[in-house]
Amino acid sequence: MSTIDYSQKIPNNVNLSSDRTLQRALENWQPNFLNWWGDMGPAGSHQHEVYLRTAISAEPSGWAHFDHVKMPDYRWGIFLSPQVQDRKIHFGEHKGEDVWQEVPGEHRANLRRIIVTQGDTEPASVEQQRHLGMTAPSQYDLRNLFQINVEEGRHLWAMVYLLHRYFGRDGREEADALLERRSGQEDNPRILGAFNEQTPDWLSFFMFTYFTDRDGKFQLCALAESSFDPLARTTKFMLTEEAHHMFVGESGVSRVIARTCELMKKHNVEAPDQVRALGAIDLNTIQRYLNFHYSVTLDLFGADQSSNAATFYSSGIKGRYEEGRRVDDHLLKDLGYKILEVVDGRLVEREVPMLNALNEVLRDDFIKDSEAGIGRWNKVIEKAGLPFRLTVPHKAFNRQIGSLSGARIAPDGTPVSQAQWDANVTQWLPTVADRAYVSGLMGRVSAPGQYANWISAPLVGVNKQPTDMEYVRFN
Ligand code: BYC
Repeated sequence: MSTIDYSQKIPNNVNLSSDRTLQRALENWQPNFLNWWGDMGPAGSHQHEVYLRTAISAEPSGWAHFDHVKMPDYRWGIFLSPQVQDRKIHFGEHKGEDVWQEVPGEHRANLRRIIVTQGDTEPASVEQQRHLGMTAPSQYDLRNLFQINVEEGRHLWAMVYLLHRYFGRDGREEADALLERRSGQEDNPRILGAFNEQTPDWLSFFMFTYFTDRDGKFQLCALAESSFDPLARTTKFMLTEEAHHMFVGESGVSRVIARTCELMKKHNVEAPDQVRALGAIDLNTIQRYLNFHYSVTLDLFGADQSSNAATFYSSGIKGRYEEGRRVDDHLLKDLGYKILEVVDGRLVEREVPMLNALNEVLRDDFIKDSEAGIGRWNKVIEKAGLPFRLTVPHKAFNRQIGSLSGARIAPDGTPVSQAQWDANVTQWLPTVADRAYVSGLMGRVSAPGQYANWISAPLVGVNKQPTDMEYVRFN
């Protein structure tokens, strides 16, 4: 069934009331979630009424309802995409068999590991973004931040439902631990590297939602292929929400670039310090932020050779992006794939079994998808008649996971010595001074229809509303 029942304490479309034990367990977790939201959710926001969308149906058509709500009253719940009748496993060693409605014993540990890793990123991102509301450049942006935050909260619910429903006591313990780890905390950090970095300013936020939420898209697409049907269905529904997060990133960066270009043209300046004197973010700083978020996000795909990735695929737990559209045997045993390594100070390609390189396959799909948006950002600069172009750094640049970990590679792909790296890194990655400059620009703009000086207004409002609507009522 896919109608969402909002009359219950926990809105859901999984007929939760028919399983009293599960319902009670989740109702026990709910106050802990709300306490976590109170402590670690958006700072100072609990009385605001925010123009949010809420899911009304999990059907692909028309699921959103918009209204002003206080975020602690948001109806977080459990929504799975409708079940596809007679769905079959379509990759790996169980290809052709019925998908699993329960967890097969032999895949339990791996499935739990993946669900926990996915679940951990959701509250982590809310923690990373919790102070941004204080410095939102407009009501429109503040509302978008809050929309993303409540949806990440719901994505946590999605994974917690799977842990409670299918993994018994250890699943419940993992669900508790998801509320205990903290982004960036030394003794109990979040699982994946990028989710322990800070999101200290809005340029970081837009880069994060462009790049890191896109990792979310690709990982969720791979999980939506899973033979474990409840995981496939829940991630499929999460994907409908993810699209908005990436839109916020792409349009956010685009608006920063548009404003910078507008001021550069108006005052006929190009040098970064002249641009900064106008209170805008110079294009070189934007490039350095891009380099940072891109490279940190590439690491999220895991090691380029991973026996875990091979096992996840062969056992049918995690597919490839658009698995169904690929024309091979969906077993991949005899295929190879090229990965990069540094040998004798040179970057070289080496062919390895594709099954072991599936993290790299997904990373390369992500790279293609990311590049398209950067082309659109460059169009904004081109239209302004300026010669600057943003570029995507080489995939070996600034990597910390896998065979390229720690290699010293310039953004253009040239291997460099440690001394060359040290001499140039301030041109390649945001410096303390860059971050201080960008931070210094941040300050809340709260009047409807007003925008901070460093960002242009959006072209259209949320849900076809005017851009000067009161998206957030500060109470
Ligand atoms: N940081 O065999 P490998 C999202 C570790 S984002 C730190 O590749 P694995 C969202 C790894 O644990 C999507 N450590 O590992 C976006 C392993 O250590 P052990 C999130 C890392 O686990 C924005 C070792 O390196 N979803 O939804 O097989 C806002 C060997 O590596 C990292 C998923 O990621 C790292 N980045 O593969 C909100 C999907 N990478 O155990 C939300 C589920 C690797 O040997 N996760 N290590 O000590 C997976 O599919 C896999 O866990 C990964 C990594 C592909 C991430």
